[in-house]
Amino acid sequence: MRTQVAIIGGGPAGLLLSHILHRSDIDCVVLERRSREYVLRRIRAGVLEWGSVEVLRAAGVGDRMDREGHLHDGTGIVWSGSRHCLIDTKKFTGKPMMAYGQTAITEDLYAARDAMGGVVIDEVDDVGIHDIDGDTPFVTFRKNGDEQRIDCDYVAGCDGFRGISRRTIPQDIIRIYEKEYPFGWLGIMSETPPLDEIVYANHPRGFALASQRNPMLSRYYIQCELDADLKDWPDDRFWDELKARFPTEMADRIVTGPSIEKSIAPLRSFVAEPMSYGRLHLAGDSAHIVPPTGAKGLNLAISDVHYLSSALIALYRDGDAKLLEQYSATALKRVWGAARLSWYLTTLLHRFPDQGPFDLRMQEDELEYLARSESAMRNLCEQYVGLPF
Ligand code: RFL
Ligand code: PHB
Repeated sequence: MRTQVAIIGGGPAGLLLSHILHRSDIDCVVLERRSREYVLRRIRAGVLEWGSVEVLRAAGVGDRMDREGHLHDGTGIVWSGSRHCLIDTKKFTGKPMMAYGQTAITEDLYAARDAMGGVVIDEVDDVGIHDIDGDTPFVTFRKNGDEQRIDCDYVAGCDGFRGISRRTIPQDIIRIYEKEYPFGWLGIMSETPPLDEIVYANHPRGFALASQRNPMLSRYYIQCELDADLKDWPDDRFWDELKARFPTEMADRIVTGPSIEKSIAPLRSFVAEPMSYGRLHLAGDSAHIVPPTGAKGLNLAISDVHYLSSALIALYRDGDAKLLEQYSATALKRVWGAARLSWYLTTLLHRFPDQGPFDLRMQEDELEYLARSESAMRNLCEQYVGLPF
């Protein structure tokens, strides 16, 4: 097989990249390790920045999002029992946020790929990237036991944090910046009406988050121990713990019901530099992970794809290689901004095992400052809404 761009990974980054490139007549093939059903069952992100909304619309995959997504002014924060403030991106930046699930975006992208006859080969094993530092790279993989090869001009590594693309970059070139947090998030999905607003809670028992997917689908998270086990968290225990972390008035409005999904995710910050090596370019979680506080992971995957697709289009259409040469540096500027915001909000909103009374006062005073000072809140909103592309 021969293609112009071989894309490893059929998550949101890989699917969106292939769709944008194909719409500009650039030939590409997506190789995905899992089955399509598995990819579509994964439940992850829920909040989109305005820049992401515009990228999805421009790629022709915004119709359902515009019909079914829920626009909101920003995200609330509650602490000390009754204190409350709103990260009001609408007021301070003029841009709202959009609640629309990653699962729905992935469905929309698969549907758009199918409608255009895009090539997505799923259930592939042993993907290998070769000769990436030369002019004639190729990718090998096995499908149904048969070894296959794709010759290409470029490889896009969109295979997430545990993928193989990043590991293809030599050890003496790649630099890794990493921080692990001493807790995880236990999340559930339930077919119950959500609260009107998306709210983060800072509470002595730990962080909690109320979010949503649609009028009959709620998403909630609580901070949990790193070694928490799902079997110790039956639904009743989850609901009791969740409600204990919100002010009574809010807890009373939470409608409980059976969970339809429950999972635990550890929290980590991770950035790999550079994001390009030879003819390999990384995009999304393959190059960086942020803790979900701040809702930046999927949005970064979308902004990477925006930069990478623009660069490849400039190269193939105009013969201009400048944007592609600058891709890693351009994308990393935005990545570090989001990494800093996610680290800041994680530090502000969670309980850490080694926190003393002084650290708790610092958190509380920072929250009071955000509630009191328009300039502090404007500053936070500017980052929460996403840096400009
Ligand atoms: P993905 O989604 O991990 O997709 C990578 C794909 O590559 C495949 N793959 C391979 N394919 C071929 N060969 C190999 N060797 C391969 N290895 C892996 C995988 O099967 C998979 O299909 O990465 P991508 O596309 O970069 O997308 C990134 C996002 O998924 C991620 O950043 C977000 O989900 C993060 N995130 C959030 N982001 C937001 O912007 N807003 C949010 O509200 C938000 N909430 C969240 C989140 C992530 C969470 N978890 C579970 C970590 C909430 C949670 C709980
Ligand atoms: C979600 O709805 O899954 C969600 C919302 C906000 C976050 C993280 C996740 O910061």
